[in-house]
Amino acid sequence: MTTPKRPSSLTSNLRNAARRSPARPRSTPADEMMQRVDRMAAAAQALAAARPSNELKASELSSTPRAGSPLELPHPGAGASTASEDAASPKLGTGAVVPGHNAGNGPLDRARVDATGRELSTNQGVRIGDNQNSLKAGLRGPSLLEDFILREKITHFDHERIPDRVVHARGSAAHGYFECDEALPELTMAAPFAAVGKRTPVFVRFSTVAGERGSSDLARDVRGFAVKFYTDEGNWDLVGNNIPVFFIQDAMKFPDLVHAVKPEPHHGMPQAASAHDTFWDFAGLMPEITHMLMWVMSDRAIPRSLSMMQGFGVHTFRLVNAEGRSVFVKFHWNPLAGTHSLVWDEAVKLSGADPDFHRRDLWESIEAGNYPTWELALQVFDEAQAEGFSFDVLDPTKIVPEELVPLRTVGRMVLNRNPDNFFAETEQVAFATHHVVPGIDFSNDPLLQGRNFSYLDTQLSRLGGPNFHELPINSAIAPVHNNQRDSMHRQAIPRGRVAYEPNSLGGGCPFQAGARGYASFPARLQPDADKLRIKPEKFADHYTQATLFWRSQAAAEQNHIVDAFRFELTKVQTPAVRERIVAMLRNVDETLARRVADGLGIELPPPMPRVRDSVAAPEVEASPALSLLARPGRTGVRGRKVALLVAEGCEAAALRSVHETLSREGAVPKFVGARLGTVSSDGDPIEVDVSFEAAPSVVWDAAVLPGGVEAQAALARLDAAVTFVREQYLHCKTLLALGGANGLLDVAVPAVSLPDGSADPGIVVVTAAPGAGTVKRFVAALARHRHYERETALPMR
Ligand code: HDE
Repeated sequence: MTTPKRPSSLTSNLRNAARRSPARPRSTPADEMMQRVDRMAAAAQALAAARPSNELKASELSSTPRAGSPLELPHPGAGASTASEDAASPKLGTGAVVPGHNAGNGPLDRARVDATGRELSTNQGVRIGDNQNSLKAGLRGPSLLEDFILREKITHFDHERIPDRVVHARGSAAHGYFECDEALPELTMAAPFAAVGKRTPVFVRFSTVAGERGSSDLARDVRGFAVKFYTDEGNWDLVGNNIPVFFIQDAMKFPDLVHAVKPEPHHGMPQAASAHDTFWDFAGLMPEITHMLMWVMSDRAIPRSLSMMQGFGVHTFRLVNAEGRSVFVKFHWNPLAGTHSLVWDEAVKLSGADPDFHRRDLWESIEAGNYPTWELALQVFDEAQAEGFSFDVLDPTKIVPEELVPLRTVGRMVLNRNPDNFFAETEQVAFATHHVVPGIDFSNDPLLQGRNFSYLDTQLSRLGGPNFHELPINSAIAPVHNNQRDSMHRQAIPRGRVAYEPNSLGGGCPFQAGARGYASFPARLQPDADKLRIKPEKFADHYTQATLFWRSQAAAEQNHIVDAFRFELTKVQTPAVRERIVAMLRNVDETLARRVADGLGIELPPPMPRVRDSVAAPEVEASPALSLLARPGRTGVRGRKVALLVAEGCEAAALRSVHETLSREGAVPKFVGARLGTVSSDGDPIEVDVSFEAAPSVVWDAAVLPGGVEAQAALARLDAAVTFVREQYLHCKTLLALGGANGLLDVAVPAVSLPDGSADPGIVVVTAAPGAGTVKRFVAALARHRHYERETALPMR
């Protein structure tokens, strides 16, 4: 691989260029603005020049990704969206933010609202004078549509609800922290286990599974135990239950299970209970459920308190350390308060006396400073041990008995703060099993794999779109920077013009993290297939087939390609971006590159470094099938639009005969004139279908010029008609000139033959009345669609 120029020195040269002040000092505000715009353009040039090619491309052939690197911005304004960004106001803020800062990642304070001592306002910040009465037409009159205050209030109210969670709809949550008691670098890179004493903020939501949002806490049910760790390496969600096994073994059966346990669809009963026919019908047909039934029929399913139940990750997960070694793990939360349950009679009575019993208990104990606490314990085992077990560790209906793999307690979780707002936090929190951080990975448990799909999908409908990660309760405290953009309710306002990677115009940022980024553990999935992100080697030949395409084009098609590159790149404002593309084209074809460079008025830059110096020799050098001209089609002139030009005195008979033939062949002929109405022509008036202004030349595939000296002269004097015919000619379309020496043709068309004296195949001139042979020639020429000989032989461009 050829080594590209060192970006850094180039950057600094161009940085100086970017800083150079313009020759003439400017002073007015408009001048200053121009200066800023110039500086931004110079910075774009500096950045684009500093990255003449994508140096990371070659690393795609290896499973070890290389890290990208940022280009040093010539000045902070170089990353701005607008030259006016430092025109500040209380709303706009104070200008460029601290580089690399994302204000969305931070304490919840940025979203917390406090109305103490404040007046009522609308959502637009307008003070509300009267919050008691709607605006009416007179004392006892009807309400007015004009009352935007009433309408805003009622509309917002009407939309207050979001869909319930499909399962786990009833839940209660609290904030807290996880504190590491044993650092685990030999087992995992996961941030919460990095050092003894390290605290990671958490938000934990407990739930029942079957009941709706307003159902009783006391149902006999599994309890959800979902923990969101806001780690400094990103969010990690451990979305578990208070029972270590599950009902089914494969994600495919989850909708069936849930439909069986939910209220029966015909009458909507019973609420939050598995004690009904459909659940037990399903259970009896699914023997894998038996182990789970033991647990849910036990007292575990009626806990005394949320803080008195265990939590389990259920599935086998993986821990991965910094050297890339992995072990299997099962997660256990063990409550310091012990594991205690209600008796069924209590549960039944509490359902009536206080259906919020668990929610209240959690809230009150935290308010009282009696913080629910759990120890996190791990069962760690390797693949060899797993092989030796009598059960499969990928089967979520199985535990790993503590006698086989003892628990290792590694930290504590303390819930010490109730949410400010149930909806904003407990209801909008979005857990997902695929929210993992470096050091945590998945096993192939088919239930877990299915969950990894489901949790993102469910948030899209529940929280209304893909920006749910920006809701304060869901947003990471680790920096979040990517090129995902837009969609419903977007909060972030990304600075700059660049939303793609790789880029140079945004200083190459955000860039891929390489080894510092999340890497899936390359588990062996099949005898010869590891799980990895990589490209096969032959993907690295980026040019051979581009050359094949170029070589397979006809001369006119090559001209058009050159013209298209020239047009597009002329519009590009940054010279270094133009040069980079020409450098790329040098790897396709030297002539192509030179012609494009000529068109742009630049020297040929050095060819772009190739990812691989040698690639396999291609089987073919040119493939005629790649030319558009290789497929003239089999439907002749069917559907082709032909303009028959008319004016006073034109020879109607000839025109009508051509019209008839074209119609018979399936073409669409129309009479086109200076204006609508009729034109008289040897006693046979012709009705004009459309005028030149309404259907200019580009609308038509071909044109027929009329016979008749008077008509030809009239059209030759008419600018619209001359332009029409000239454009037909320049666009290489077919022309049929009736009536011999055609005055219009002479004026509009430079030559009816090609420079070598041969006839232009796209121009058919008829002296006498057009015979069948002439019209046939015209139809055949029209079927070719265009006559590029004209373009390549004549200096038309
Ligand atoms: Fe869930 N589960 N689940 N689940 N689950 C949801 O996600 C799903 C499973 C669990 O407090 C949903 O955001 C599928 C096992 C908890 O917000 C949904 C499958 C375990 C919570 C979903 C499972 C769980 C959910 C509903 C089988 C224990 C509540 C709303 C492949 C280890 C999280 C939502 C909270 C929530 C799907 C199986 C626990 C629909 C498809 C096994 C604690 O995405």
